[in-house]
Amino acid sequence: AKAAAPGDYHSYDEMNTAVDGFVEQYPDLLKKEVIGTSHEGRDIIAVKLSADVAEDRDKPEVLFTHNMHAREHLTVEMALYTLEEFAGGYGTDERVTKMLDERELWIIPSVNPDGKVFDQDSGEFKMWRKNREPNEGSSAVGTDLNRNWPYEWGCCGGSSDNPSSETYRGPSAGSAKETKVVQDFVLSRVVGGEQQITAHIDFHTYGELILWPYGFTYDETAPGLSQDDRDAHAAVGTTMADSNGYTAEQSSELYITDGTINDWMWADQGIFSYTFEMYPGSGSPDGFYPPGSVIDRETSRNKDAQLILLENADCMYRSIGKEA
Ligand code: 0X9
Ligand code: ZN
Repeated sequence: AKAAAPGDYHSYDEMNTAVDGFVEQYPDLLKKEVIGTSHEGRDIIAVKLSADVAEDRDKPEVLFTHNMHAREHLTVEMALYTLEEFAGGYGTDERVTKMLDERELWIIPSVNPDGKVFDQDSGEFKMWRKNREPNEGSSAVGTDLNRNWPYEWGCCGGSSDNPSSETYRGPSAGSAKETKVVQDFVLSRVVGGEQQITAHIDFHTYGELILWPYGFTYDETAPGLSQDDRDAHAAVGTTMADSNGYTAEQSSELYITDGTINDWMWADQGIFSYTFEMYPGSGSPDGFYPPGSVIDRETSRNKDAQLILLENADCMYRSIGKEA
């Protein structure tokens, strides 16, 4: 396979144009919101997908976040695929129709627009991971947004305090603008004292994995994560993995991390939270930049898994026979 060129993937500007096009095409199903801006001032957008999208109905909500890591461009394609497939499938695809009737889906196609633009827009990929916020007292730029979340931040050797590190956790918990924007969005979904979002996927590349919390400890259960909580994460995670051929496991089996979005989502908000590491599998030379020819195959590969999560999102414990 030929290595990717930056033009194989939607740029940040092209992503916004594509999103605006979908919203214009499906105004009854899609609604775009600017939920905040990045460090360099770019819009961070969320798209809501649902029948009667203009109304906030009392339905279980599901969130997909994408592109927290700059160079993981395939995840933006995943977001655009999902918008098109779900909006386009309403009324014809039975499972999609039912889910848009009975759930509200939120998609944040790029959590880290500054990093994406830096990685892609010069014409040559730069292998960039972090955001683009300068660090005081250092010439090294950027915070790893997936080490910056304010739960057990920096607790366990799963991040770095060195600004030059690829896993620099930032100067304080939740310090990065992009973390704050997504966190505030999630907190804004608490309605009448109840978090509306019940399930979440954070899309990354690569490794073909489905990971569940916690990342900060090897223990299967931990404060706030009971055996049932763990088992329901594992049951739905494994069913999703059966559908796409990924490997499902607790995130710390890959390596210990602290300050990730998944751990915060579960511990702070009680949201069932997964990381998908998309194509290619670990060890592939394509790494973060597989050729554009794989985009269709590797995004559609996850449609079934997304539907499985949506279908379980009203009661994740049903997956272990414990319907509340
Ligand atoms: O290290 C990360 O943030 C994620 N992998 S990536 O190659 N996309 O950077 C994995 C996060 C999931 N958590 C753990 N593996 N503990
Ligand atoms: Zn990543």
